[in-house]
Amino acid sequence: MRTLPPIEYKTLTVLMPVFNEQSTVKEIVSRCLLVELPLEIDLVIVDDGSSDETAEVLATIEDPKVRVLTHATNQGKGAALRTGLSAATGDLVIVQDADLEYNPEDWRVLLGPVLEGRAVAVYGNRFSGSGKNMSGLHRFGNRFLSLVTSVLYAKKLNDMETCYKLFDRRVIAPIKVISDRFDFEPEITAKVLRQGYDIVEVPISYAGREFHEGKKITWRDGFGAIRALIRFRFSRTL
Ligand SMILES: Nc1nc2c(ncn2[C@@H]2O[C@H](COP(=O)(O)OP(=O)(O)O)[C@@H](O)[C@H]2O)c(=O)[nH]1
Ligand SMILES: [Mg+2]
Repeated sequence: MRTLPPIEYKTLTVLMPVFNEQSTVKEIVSRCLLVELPLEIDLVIVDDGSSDETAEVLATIEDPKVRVLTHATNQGKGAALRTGLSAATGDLVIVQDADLEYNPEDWRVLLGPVLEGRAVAVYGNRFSGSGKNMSGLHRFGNRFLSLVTSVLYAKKLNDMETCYKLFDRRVIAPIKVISDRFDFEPEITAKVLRQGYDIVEVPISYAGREFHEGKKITWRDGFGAIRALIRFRFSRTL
């Protein structure tokens, strides 16, 4: 398994892609800023061309730890994360969605294996925590995509599609993300595993929302993910 020379981790960049999340973004930002960590955090928010009041809400946030970047038009979660990654300066990087499905307190659980020097990539597993709040279709889809990942990449993963992905920034710095939309998850997973790094999973809590509450991912994204998993398995570029 590939490793990296140990460094003293001092900073964590939290990447938050935001598209039309006017009702949750303020709350999730304040939850993020409340987490007590042994690291400095910097929160990079990418407003992905929101057409609701998200921009106005973001403008009310005044905290030196928070930076807001803006896409003039909507480009997708992958594109928003690509923008965020190019602005990331932390020794570590984690992704945080702008809804309330994930609990930032769980960052501490994700950081555990990294700060103990046991991992350079950690995913939050919604199935081993209290992941009961996932609808049947999403549960099946996520399970299936994780199984396809495990088979293609010879690495047992339970929750490939999880938002909570924490990396030593040296792991992802060489990667050029090309997926604009939800293909980001398979792409980054593929490119981390293909470099020879292990991904450690830890249990996290999950409060899934339904479509009527704003959930946007659908079975179409599931097919896109399978295509991406196959494509990135056999492509050579990082
Ligand atoms: N659906 C969607 N989400 C985006 C987009 N750009 C950024 N995001 C953000 O990406 C995150 C994941 O989206 P979400 O709809 O919660 O995905 P889901 O919960 O997996 O259905 C949220 O923070 C969104 O605000 C986009 O174009 N479409
Ligand atoms: Mg979500």
